[in-house]
Amino acid sequence: VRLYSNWASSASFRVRIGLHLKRLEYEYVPVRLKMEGGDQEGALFSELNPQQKVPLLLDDGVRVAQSLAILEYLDETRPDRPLLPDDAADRARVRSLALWIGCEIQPLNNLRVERHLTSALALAPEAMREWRRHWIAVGFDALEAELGRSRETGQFCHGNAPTLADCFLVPQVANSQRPNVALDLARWPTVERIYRACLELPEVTAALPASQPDAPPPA
Ligand SMILES: N[C@@H](CCC(=O)N[C@@H](CS)C(=O)NCC(=O)O)C(=O)O
Repeated sequence: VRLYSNWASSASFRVRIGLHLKRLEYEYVPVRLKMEGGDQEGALFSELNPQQKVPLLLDDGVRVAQSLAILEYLDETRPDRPLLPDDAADRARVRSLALWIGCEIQPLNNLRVERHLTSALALAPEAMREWRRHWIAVGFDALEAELGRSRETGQFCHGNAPTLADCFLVPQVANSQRPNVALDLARWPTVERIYRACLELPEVTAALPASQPDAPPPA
């Protein structure tokens, strides 16, 4: 298995968590994003993924883009240590939580969206920060309402073992703690509790941005 990833990419972080939870060996191929050189827009990577985004997975001739599709592909081809529950209703809830993050929060704060807002639309840095904080907070309010009231929530997003939903939750919460976002998690106690429980797992710490080979050395 080969994973095209970037240390700072939250969508790549999701897949790294999944690979570690499933204890799968993989080759890490770093892809420099725009601010580091823009390899994702180069001919070589564009050929592999015309969407010019990480993550991308290669597995014995199979090429999969999109973190959700990658994680489901890994779960279907390597059923040990499943990321999705057995029951269809449980699976639907887990996928749904993942999509609340993957479709409703992250795309609004993706690199190319932010670049368009700051360059073509000339949004000032302070307004950009407000945009970022706003959409993450809106998404977290919804997540907190669901996770906080549901009997299906356990130590993790769904029950007492990490699932695909946690693969999505951790990178988004980590992202909200970057200095240029800096949201106070006290407003979302269940989200924070689950995030902290996930950070206790060695599979999650191995997937952290700072643990990746392309991460800049600590200052
Ligand atoms: N929905 C995609 C999101 C992928 C994505 O947004 N990747 C970002 C990094 S987190 C990227 O490669 N951005 C490059 C760009 O916007 O040009 C997934 O889940 O894989």
